[in-house]
Amino acid sequence: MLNNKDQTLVEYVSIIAIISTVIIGMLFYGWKEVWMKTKNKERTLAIVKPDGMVYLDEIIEAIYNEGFTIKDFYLKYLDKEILKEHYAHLIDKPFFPELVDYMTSDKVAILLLEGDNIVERFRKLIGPTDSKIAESETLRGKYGTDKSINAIHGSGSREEAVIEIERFFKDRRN
Ligand code: IDP
Ligand code: MG
Repeated sequence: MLNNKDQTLVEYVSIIAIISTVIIGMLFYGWKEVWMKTKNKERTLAIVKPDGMVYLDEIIEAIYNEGFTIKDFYLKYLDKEILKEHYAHLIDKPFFPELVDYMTSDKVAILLLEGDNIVERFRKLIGPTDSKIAESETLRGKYGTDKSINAIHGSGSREEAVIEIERFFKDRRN
């Protein structure tokens, strides 16, 4: 049995542990991520690519049908500089110049989405990179063409989502 003094010590240690966890979480993930986690919410970044823009209505409807919320969105012509950041993992690939041409060929829609477990669920909704092998009910299966021209982007992981949201929404309040 713990005496009163020990019990008080245990309470102090527990409180300090909880506060430290929150502070460390905020340092690592940022306060917004920690706050979202306490609400069990998650955010992801979507880009309706130039070829997907004619299906923007249908894509937005599919997003609502999944129960996701569009927290913010804007239209933009992307430039090579931001694409070099966004597709940094592909910069040495032979198809990179074509990817830049494609992504700068017309306006895109950039969306900040929120929902339960949304990073994984949104990737499921859009389907695999290659539209040719994507299931017909996925957005890439419905609206994309191949592994290059595939209508829509979705962050590939929670870590990627945090970085991409910062990249595309840092100057906006949301
Ligand atoms: P993801 O969009 O499914 O996450 P990534 O490998 O991150 O796939 O590639 C980013 C984008 O680059 C793809 O969505 C597609 O537009 C393009 N891409 C990827 N692989 C190829 C390829 O082998 N040939 C041409 N374009 C590609
Ligand atoms: Mg990717």
